[in-house]
Amino acid sequence: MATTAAAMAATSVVVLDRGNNTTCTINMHGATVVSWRVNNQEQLFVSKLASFDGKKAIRGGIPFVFPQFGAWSFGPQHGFARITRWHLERAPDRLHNGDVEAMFSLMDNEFTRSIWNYQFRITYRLILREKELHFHIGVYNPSKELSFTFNMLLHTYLKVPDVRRCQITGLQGCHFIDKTRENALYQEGREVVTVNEWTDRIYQHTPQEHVITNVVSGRKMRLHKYNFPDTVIWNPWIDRSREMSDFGDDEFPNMLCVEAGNVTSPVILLPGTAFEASQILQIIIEGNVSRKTKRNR
Ligand code: TA6
Repeated sequence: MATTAAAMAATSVVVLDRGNNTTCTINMHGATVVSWRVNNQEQLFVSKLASFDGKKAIRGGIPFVFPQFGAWSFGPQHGFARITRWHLERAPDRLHNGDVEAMFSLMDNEFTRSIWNYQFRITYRLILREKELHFHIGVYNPSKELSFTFNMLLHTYLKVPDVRRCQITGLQGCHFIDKTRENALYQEGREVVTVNEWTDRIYQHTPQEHVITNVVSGRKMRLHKYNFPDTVIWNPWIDRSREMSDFGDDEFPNMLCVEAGNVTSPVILLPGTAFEASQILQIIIEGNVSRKTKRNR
């Protein structure tokens, strides 16, 4: 891959190309993953009305939520990371096993300090594998005196043929804040969660793995997360769709947000310390052994 990091930094997108029509495209605006194609099949939803003006958050893909989840009295909803231009730390590079990786970073600057007066550095390493996309995140507090507290979340928009046919595992027994019912707290009783109405829930202390059925071409998607204790499930349905100028009124059946994050228990980062979290999205090809079994071999 001859293209230098400098040349790439001038562009607005970076593409990881593994061959075989398997690619991942990242927009430098927010380091937002805007496409993940596997054998030419797009796995992520991006609204046809999404804005790419380098100002507004991109409506779709995987926006990076930091340092605030939700409404914020000091700054923009879901924080500033998704509306800030990130730096390309390491240009796409092919690994010996054929995977392709790249690294992005974000540091405090005048804009971020005007909202949130802390020094910080985030590294965001993406690895494109045959049927998987890996996300490795590091947050560093370079300060010698000041601690800071943050939320962080990967706001993943999965592309689905019909959200009403999707099922999500791994939420049974978990408590959740229901933003569609005045943030009241409930406990999930269902073995698999389905979405047939406006849904906006923050599930707390969820297990490390969820399987989402009936994603692209009827397949299953495994979301494996580490150090992300919460899972947000969102679909705006009819009414909320109409409230968003960058989202088509008819698009809600074709997206499902399953978001791994630190929402209800913000992270406190002491001076000179670091925090790490990761997520793996894996397309399950029936008969494909689970990550656990693979590891136990
Ligand atoms: O993650 C779910 C959520 O917090 C919903 O409440 C909804 O607001 C969604 O995010 C989209 O937020 P945005 O700021 O991108 O319009």
